[in-house]
Amino acid sequence: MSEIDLPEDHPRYASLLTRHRIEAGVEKGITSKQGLIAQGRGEAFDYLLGEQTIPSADAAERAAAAQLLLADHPVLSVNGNVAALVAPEIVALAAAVDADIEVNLFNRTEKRMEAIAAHLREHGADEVKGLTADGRIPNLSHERAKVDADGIGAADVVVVPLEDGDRAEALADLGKTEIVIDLNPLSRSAQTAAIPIVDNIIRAVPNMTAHAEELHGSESETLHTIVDQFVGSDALAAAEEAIRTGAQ
Ligand code: PTJ
Repeated sequence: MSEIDLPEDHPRYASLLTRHRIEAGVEKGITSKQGLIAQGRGEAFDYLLGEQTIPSADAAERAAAAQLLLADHPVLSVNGNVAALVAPEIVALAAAVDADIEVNLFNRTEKRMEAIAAHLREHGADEVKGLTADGRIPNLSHERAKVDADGIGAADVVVVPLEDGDRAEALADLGKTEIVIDLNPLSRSAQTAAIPIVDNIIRAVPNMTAHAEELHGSESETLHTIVDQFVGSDALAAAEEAIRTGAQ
C-alpha cells in the first residue's frame, strides 16, 4: 500500500493515484474545481494512449531536456493541477536544468497562488516566482496575463504543462520557445508548442529529468542536434496515430 489505500498491483493504480492527488489538491486549496474536469479530459486521452509513454513522446521529452539545458533562462510554469500531481518532480527537473519555477494560474486568486507556492516549498523549492506579478503577457485578459518580469517575462524557454490554448499562443507570440505537456495532441497548446509532449505529466516530468541528467555535460552541438532533429508536427501525428490505432 502507498499514498492511498490501494494495492500497487491494481490494474488502474496509476490512474486512481492521479485522481486521488487531484482530489487532495482541491481539498488543500491548490487545485481549482475545473482542474477535476481537466484531469478527466486528460485521463481519456491517456487511456487511448495505453497509459504509457509512446516513443514519439520519449523523443519529445529528450528534445525538451536538451532545449532546457541550452536555454539561458528556462522557466517551469506551474498551475493547480501540476502542483497537485508532480510538485517534487518539478523541483527535481528545475534542479537538473537550472530553471526557475513560476506559479501561473488560469483561475488566479492570491490565496491559491500562496497555497501553491507553499506546497512547492514544502517539496523542496528554494524560490518560487509568480507572486510579484510585475510583468504582463500582452493580448490576454488581466488576471491570466500576470507574470513575474524576471521570471516568465524574461524567459527564453518556458515549460507550460496543461495550459489553456490562448495563453500558450500569447506566450509563443512573445517569441518564447514553448515546451507544452498535454495529453491531447489536437489541443491548441500542443499545436502551438515548439516541442509538444503528448504524455501524462506524471510520466513526462521524471522522464525529462532522467534525460537531462543523462545529457548533462554534453557539447552544445550535441544538444542542438537533438533539438533540430525533433519535429513537433511529426510527434503530434504519431500521437494521433497511436490514439486511432490503439497504442495498447
Ligand atoms: O490551476 P489553474 O487555475 O491554472 O487551471 C488549470 C486548468 C488545467 C484547470 C486550466 O488550465 C484548464 O482548464 O485547462 P484545460 O483547457 O482543461 O486544458 C488542460 C489540458 O491538459 C487538456 O488538453 C487535457 O487533455 C490536458 N491534461 C489533463 N490532465 C493531464 C493533461 N495532460 C497531461 N497530463 C495530465 N495529467
